[in-house]
Amino acid sequence: MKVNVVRNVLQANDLVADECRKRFRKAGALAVNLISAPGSGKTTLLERTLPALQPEFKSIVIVGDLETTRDADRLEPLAHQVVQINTGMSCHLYANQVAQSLEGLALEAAQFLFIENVGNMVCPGEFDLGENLKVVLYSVPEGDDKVAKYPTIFRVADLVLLTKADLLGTLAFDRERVRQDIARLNANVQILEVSAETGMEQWWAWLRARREEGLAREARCVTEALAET
Ligand SMILES: Nc1nc2c(ncn2[C@@H]2O[C@H](COP(=O)(O)OP(=O)(O)OP(=O)(O)O)[C@@H](O)[C@H]2O)c(=O)[nH]1
Ligand SMILES: [Mg+2]
Repeated sequence: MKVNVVRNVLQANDLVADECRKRFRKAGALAVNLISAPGSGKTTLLERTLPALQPEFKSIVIVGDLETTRDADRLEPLAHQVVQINTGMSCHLYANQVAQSLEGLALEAAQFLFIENVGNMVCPGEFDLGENLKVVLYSVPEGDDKVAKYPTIFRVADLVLLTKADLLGTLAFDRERVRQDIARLNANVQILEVSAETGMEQWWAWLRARREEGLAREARCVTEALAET
């Protein structure tokens, strides 16, 4: 019985997530779900990324935390629009919270929608928010043993960002061990080292490339649809 209840929650979430995905597609915004343990550098990453994407690309951010508007306050001067969701006791965002947030957003005006999920390595992996891409942040100070201990999120990641890479020379951290652990869970996922101190250009290039791919895919769909009529 308990299993059924959990399944129903997930199924209900997936239905709303599909609606969100359609909304992102219609607006032409690439939706990126940022997932990590608390403090791995999600908001800092966005603080560096939003200005780097401008003026070509505008970004909207939906940010989830248990309490406070601290992250939204940090991002508000840099984003086209920001919405803070306070989840109370919940350790991840649900698709219906994203759907509600979309009601007040000018999604058509943005090329990227970033969703900063609640800091948690486990639960956000199970809950589809309709995003196009799941990006997992894993920071050097967390230690090099965590991938195998918290595998859920790495299995579904479209990209892993090894954040705070400026600390690689300072803290004992075996990046090869991490690469091997990730490869065992998700053979083809790319891993990029980024740092708010020393740079994250590869990440910005990755975002631009995924957007280009999305546009090309849309153009193919339109061409095929026209050919069928
Ligand atoms: N050395 C170093 N510190 C960083 C880097 N990125 C973030 N930090 C620091 O890490 C701490 C947490 O960063 P946040 O960006 O707030 O992390 P977060 O993942 O958004 O945190 P939550 O939203 O609370 O889960 C802050 O003190 C940042 O200054 C980095 O690249 N290098
Ligand atoms: Mg944050």
